[in-house]
Amino acid sequence: MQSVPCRPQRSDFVVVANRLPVVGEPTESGEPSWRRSPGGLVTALEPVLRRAQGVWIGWAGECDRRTAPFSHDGMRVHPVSLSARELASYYEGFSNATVWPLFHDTIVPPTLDRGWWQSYVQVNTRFAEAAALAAAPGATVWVHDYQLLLVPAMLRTLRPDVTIGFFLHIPFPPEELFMQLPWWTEIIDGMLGADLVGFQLPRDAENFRRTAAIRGSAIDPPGADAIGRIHVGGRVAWTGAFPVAVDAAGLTTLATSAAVRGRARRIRAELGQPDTVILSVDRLDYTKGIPERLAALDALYKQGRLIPGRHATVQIVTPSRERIPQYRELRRRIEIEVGHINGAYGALGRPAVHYLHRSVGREELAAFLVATDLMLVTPLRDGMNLVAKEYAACHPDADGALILSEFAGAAAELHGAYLVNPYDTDRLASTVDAVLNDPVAQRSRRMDTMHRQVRRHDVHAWARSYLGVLHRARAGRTVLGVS
Ligand code: ADQ
Repeated sequence: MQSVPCRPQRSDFVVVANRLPVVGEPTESGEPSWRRSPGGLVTALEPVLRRAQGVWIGWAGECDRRTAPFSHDGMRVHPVSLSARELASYYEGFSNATVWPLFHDTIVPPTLDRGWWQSYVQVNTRFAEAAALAAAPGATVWVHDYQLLLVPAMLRTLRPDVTIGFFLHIPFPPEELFMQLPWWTEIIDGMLGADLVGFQLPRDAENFRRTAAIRGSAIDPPGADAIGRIHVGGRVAWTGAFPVAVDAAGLTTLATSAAVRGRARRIRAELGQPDTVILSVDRLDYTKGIPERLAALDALYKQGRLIPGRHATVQIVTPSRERIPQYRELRRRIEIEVGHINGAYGALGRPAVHYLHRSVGREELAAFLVATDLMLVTPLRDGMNLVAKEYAACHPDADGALILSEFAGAAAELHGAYLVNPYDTDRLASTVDAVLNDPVAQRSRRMDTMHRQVRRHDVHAWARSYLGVLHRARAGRTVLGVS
């Protein structure tokens, strides 16, 4: 797809996220060749961006390189540069080794480092300045996720005329965890700079409001519209839950295409035509509960409740944050455990667990989801978990079954899933057993409920609902005379 340089024009709609919606691949000329990233956020926002001729601000993925604004396939992007030191301190440090573990129940202890914090402030300032430059008078700016918690307030100071939305993709922790952060007041103030602070689940929004109250704000709890209001310095910040979703129609079309169906059949053949394919797909992250799941599989193979050859288990993990020590250690643990299970229970040409450590393309992933009889999604904590929803979208014929952690945000919506506590490995193992023995009609009813749910509430509905409330918040601000 063509990428052409563009002048940094101001726009009525600006998205600010840590990463751009395109990834660059090195070419011989030294100039990267750009292709659209496959993520759900890009799918959700692309139509809105195109309609409004919007701009996306983010990091291009390469350090110490300044890239001028350009337009890719009609989508305008303004890259923000990061130095290698900032990548280590702002991104791998404060974002991923402080905020990420703290917001996920301190599954691993967060590292507190003042230097990282200073870098986080500096980089957030750079993103806020870029947004201030890109936004036309009265524009709407939508800021995303935990890497940019300070941007809303910074942007409000620079550009009080713009409407600011913020959406957090990960959980917001209870106050007793959040307040362990030496900089919690700065972060709350940063988020409260938005007109609408959106979360995945009502309990995240509730945790946030309680912390804002401790900080000294008056709170109006959610009324009939499920939106809470926080009074802060003469203005009102709205808060609410907007569970993120997937491009369900697009996935269903892909999953029912001849190419994907054919590939799904070949995957089953490559696995040796087992009776049952069991699959997990995760980013390699300690929040995803991979060792706990492997412990349950270990027990199932050990007790002969799963049999290699009859049951094929596939674990696909995407490499992630590989320079952070806890992630390297987790990979080591997973690979030791997979080696142990295969060594103990596999046979020649028939491993118990087929393990792939790599990212796979959209079509290939859809084919794996289609080929799967039982999907295991068992994170210890997850804001939402898109894989669970993608699986449901890929099964319009209501075949297949989903075992889902009660600690994934998706559990609040996917009522057809078999819910488990991922810490309880005995129970997880017995649930696998029970699901495989459940009558087909029962499994099919459950799958059908989930498929309908993800089709009804898709990623486009998500973006529409968030932006609709953001504009109501903006209108409320004008009525109050504080715009
Ligand atoms: P993540 O923690 O990255 O997202 P998730 O919601 O599961 O988790 O999204 C991962 C995405 O990557 C999915 O679309 C999945 O298909 C894809 N993926 C995973 N492994 C892959 C592989 N090996 N190859 C190709 N694709 C792969 C954060 C939060 C979540 C929240 C999302 C969106 O942690 O809770 O749901 O943002 O808000």
